[in-house]
Amino acid sequence: MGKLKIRDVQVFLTQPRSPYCRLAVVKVLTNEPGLYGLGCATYTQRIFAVQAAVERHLAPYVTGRDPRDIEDLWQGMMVSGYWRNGPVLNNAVSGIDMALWDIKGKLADMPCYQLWGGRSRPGATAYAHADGRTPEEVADRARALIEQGFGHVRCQLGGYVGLDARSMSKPEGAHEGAYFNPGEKLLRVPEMFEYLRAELGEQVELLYDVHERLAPVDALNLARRLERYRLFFLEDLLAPEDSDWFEMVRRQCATPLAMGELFNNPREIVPLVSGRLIDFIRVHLSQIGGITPALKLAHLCEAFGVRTAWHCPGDTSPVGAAAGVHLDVAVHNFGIQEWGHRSEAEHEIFPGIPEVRQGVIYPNEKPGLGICFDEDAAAEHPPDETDVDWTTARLPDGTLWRP
Ligand code: GCO
Ligand code: MG
Repeated sequence: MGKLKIRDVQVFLTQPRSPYCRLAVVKVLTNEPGLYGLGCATYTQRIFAVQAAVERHLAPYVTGRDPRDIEDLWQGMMVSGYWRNGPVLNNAVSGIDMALWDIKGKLADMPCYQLWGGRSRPGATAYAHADGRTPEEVADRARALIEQGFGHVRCQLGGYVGLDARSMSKPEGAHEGAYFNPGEKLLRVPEMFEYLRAELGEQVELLYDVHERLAPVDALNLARRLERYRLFFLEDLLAPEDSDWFEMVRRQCATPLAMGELFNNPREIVPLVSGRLIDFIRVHLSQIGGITPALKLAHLCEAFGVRTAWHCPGDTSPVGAAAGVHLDVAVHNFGIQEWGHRSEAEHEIFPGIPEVRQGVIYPNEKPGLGICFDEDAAAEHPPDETDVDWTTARLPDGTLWRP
């Protein structure tokens, strides 16, 4: 092989699943015929900004460079704009970073997990979502998942919003918004877990996502009330801005804590890990800048007894999801992997999506991340031009709140 070079970087936007899942996929092409890599750059709510960041800023930066120099390219993409981090830049960097690891695996003729230490386990234990409008409905859905072989189930009553939203009366002159009542979580969620433990028994592992919707003292209260139901973890109990409260939660209860799909700067994460204030690191891989920082973070967490639980909702492309699974298989301190149903269209656009059998996700054995991308099929599912509105959350009195 002569001198290997990045020849081109392309961004593809697609939305194979409505309504919230606009996906961004980055393709890095090399001067070696047929050698390319794919990465996930999905920041679904600001997808066009990420596209511009890749096309206008990062593509010119990396074109002509040797795609094997991943560390140097990652550092350069992060600091060459002088101001760094933030969801738009980090997702753009991630798109290229994951693609470079994909290329590295193809060059080595190995699946990516082999590059990171080989198999610590054959696959990644997954948790699936059971959502319902009553505890009975949640229990039914959880039972169906348990029958499919899942040993871990996340249980939500009315999603992240709760149940009161529809019947809530708003004050005069209230702004438009996705209204919800945080107070209901304190009562109804412990009730739901009381019911679920009685119905489903003690064997199954249960999880819950607070989605940073509570005021800190209420969050503390909820964590204490849920302690007796022995959750596998309680997720995003506090907003990143309220992270200093974790110490207080820790002192008062032993509910396992998973944090922070919203983090994008390593400095937000380190104190929670080194202070042993959380149990699971739950960052979104593309949101922190891709595989390169995730590997470092996983190793840092290992030293402090913190396990991984990479965020992997529907608004992660299958390329990003595969990156998570390869990390899960390789790192010693793997904890759990979030996993959702992928639509038929997604399977068509992204052949190679890891398979789930009996609650375990298996990466395929193809070199690199093992995912292909059908550009024509993707083009048949163009992204919505308008942004989602569920993120304009409001409290019952009209105050704007975190979604
Ligand atoms: C989770 C998440 C997601 C987010 C979504 C935001 O799966 O734990 O909280 O569902 O809400 O990724 O776009
Ligand atoms: Mg979450």
